Amino acid sequence: APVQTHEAPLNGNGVLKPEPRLNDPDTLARQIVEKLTYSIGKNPASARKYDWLRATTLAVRDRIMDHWFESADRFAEEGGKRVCYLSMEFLIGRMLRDAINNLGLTEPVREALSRYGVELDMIELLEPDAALGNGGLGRLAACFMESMASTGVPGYGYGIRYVHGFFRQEIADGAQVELPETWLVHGNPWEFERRNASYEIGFGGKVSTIQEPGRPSRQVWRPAERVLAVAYDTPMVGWRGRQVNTLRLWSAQALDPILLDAFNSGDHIGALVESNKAEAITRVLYPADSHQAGQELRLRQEYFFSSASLQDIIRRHLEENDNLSNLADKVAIQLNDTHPAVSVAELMRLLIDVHGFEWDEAWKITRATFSYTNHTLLPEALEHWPIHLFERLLPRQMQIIYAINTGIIREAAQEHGYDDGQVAAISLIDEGNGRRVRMGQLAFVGSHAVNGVSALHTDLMKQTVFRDLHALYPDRIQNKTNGVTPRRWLMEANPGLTGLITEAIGPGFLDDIEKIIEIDHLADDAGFRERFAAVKRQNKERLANIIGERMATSVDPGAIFDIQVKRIHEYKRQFLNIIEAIALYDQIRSHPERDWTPRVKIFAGKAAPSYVQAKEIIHLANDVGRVINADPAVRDLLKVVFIPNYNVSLAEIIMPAADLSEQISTAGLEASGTGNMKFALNGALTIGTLDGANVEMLEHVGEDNIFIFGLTASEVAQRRREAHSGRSIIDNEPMLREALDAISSGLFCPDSPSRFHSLVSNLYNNDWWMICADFRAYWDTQRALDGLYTQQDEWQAKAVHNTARMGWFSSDRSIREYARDIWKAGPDREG
Ligand code: B1H
Repeated sequence: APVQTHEAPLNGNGVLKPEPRLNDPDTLARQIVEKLTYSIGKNPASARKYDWLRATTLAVRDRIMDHWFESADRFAEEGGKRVCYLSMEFLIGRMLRDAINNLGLTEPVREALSRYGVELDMIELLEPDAALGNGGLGRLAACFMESMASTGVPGYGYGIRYVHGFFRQEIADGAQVELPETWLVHGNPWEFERRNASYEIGFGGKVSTIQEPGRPSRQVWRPAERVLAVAYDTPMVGWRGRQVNTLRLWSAQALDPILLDAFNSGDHIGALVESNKAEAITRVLYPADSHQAGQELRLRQEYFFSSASLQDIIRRHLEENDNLSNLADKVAIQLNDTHPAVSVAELMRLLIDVHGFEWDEAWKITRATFSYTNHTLLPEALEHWPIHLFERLLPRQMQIIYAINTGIIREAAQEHGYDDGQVAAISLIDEGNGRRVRMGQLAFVGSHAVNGVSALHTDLMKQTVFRDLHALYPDRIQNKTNGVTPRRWLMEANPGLTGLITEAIGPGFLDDIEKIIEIDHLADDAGFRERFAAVKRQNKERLANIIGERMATSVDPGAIFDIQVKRIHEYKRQFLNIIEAIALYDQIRSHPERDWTPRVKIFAGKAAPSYVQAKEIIHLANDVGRVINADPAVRDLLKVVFIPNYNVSLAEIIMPAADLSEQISTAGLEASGTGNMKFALNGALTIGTLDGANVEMLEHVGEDNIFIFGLTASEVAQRRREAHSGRSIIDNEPMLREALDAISSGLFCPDSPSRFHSLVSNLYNNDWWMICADFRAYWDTQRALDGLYTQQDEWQAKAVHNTARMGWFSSDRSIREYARDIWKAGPDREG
């Protein structure tokens, strides 16, 4: 018989050309069972839910691989500019639902699984969150990765593969308890280890000057320690699977995992010391959001992932180009806050010491390549490293920073006539606090563009931290208001609302979220409002069930769901919200005859483990909830609930269930906020201050559809200069005083009546966060909202306007602006 020959299914480059995969439920069902059988070793009868999750993930992953290779091939052919997003944090959450949604597989996968009696919604819940971030900054990086893939920007995320992500929170007797997070214990089917992409990272040691006859002297760094950075790649699937980008996370390993000499001489424990020390670098995410950790290990983490990423970027560039002089034409590197700012010195080192560039040329390339996003003005969050630590760990980078500084100062003094005071303000070295390296200044001078994350925040950057550098480089600072991905935060989190909008205006808004404005006029349509309200009601019922199950508290889905979820911080003012709850509790008890609008106040969020006041606020919320929820006098008029362990997955349930979104930070202190956007997109009304992106939300949704109260940023600054204190306000505001007295009396913590004394006395003595100053305006606005909620037509019309007008706050819009104004990369730039 003739030998059967198969034509090899390879493309010109010898790459496997996949057969087009069918996405019908039959094919998917067969492939899922194949994975179950041959990759997991179970049959459908014996498989547990977790096995089904794994099998489904692997079947979906095969499809992603096809798109991933296609994207890489297409990009290699086009040869455009890459965008490298360097971030200490990527707060991704679960990946399966996002992947199948973007691939258009949600319904066929659901149908395929149902043939085996398996519910997609149930197995999805078993996937652990990838919690490689603290809060807004990390979640922004995740939204940006998804939006780069969705808008056709060739984006490469670079970060750290923490073994332990953000800690798990439990509440014990009202207080936060931190437990280790272990997302990798069952393996991670989304990642691919890339042993071939590994780099040596040095620490410590000495720099020596080499002087060869007839040549300029050069510096040679001989690190005392070296560790290996190993790459793990995760695909980032864009909308409709058009593009799949790569998130490359670095894991630290010892170069010599067991010291064979020590091992052979019988020192079996000592032989592991090296590998333990190396692996410590990527062991755990620092949980101190908005507060500089200051530990040596943190600086090691920052340098480790910066150096590995730059070495990788350079290697890739040299595979495709003759040399590095055109680096900035081919790569844009975005520094997500100052956490990777040491990259500025490291790229200079690599260009000069390793690749032989002259200083001036290296500096030109460096500035043209980097850009930097600032996310906070809070002084306690600005990174500055003690010189002695920096010098000991990174001696060559320290030399380079001194040299950069000399150049900048010379330019400021000679060309711009800066005096000593102005020079001190722009210096990369803070001479005031025992000499420190200011990472913000380093990132600023090493970048061609610097951006804030909302219009107000960008203005304040120019007036405060970067005032003098802005005067020196007036074109460098620009604004890029944050956004959120509508795929995860509307389509996936709120399928009910997505379905309703699709029925009303068709599916066009799924490809261009700004088309969602087409539902705006339906705010006047009573039928639409009713359906809109019914979706909200269902989402509230789902949340009410979770609250009932997890906390044994029953809440009425007919009440206003008034929600504040975010990191716990004094400037975010959860305390103000709790005080208002106590005042309301008091009023309901004193005036039971009045027509109170039922309200459920919901809180969730984590405090940094070392942040005492934030932990006290969590304790207070829980203590107050315990008392109010058990008091028959308030009936169902008020409930206070603290849901433990806030994370991305919980947020996906909470955001669609809110009537009212609390965005009440002290004005001038919240750089942007992104939770504010997720809530409003899902039809919540916002009660908020003129802070961060709230200001722009006001412009977009209109002043009738958002509830703004309180001092402005400049009024806050003014009061702080005047050494404002809360005492006289408290004396003149009985409701506030009684609420504070109730706290001080131990009403909510009879077991330990003085528990909250310092929290309260801070308000009397100082009121730094303007809680007293804003209390009355906040109270009045809340009562106006009570009234409005009884006019359901009006409330729902405003809710519809919010959803309709939030399209601009998509991270697709943010990314297009970055691509156009900063990176000069992406689909509009090529060809
Ligand atoms: C934001 C941080 C942050 N700003 C230090 N700064 C961290 C600072 O681990 N650390 O050391 C971690 C995080 N995070 C947030 O960024 C802002 O507070 C939000 O207002 C903003 O929306 C978000 C994204 O831009």
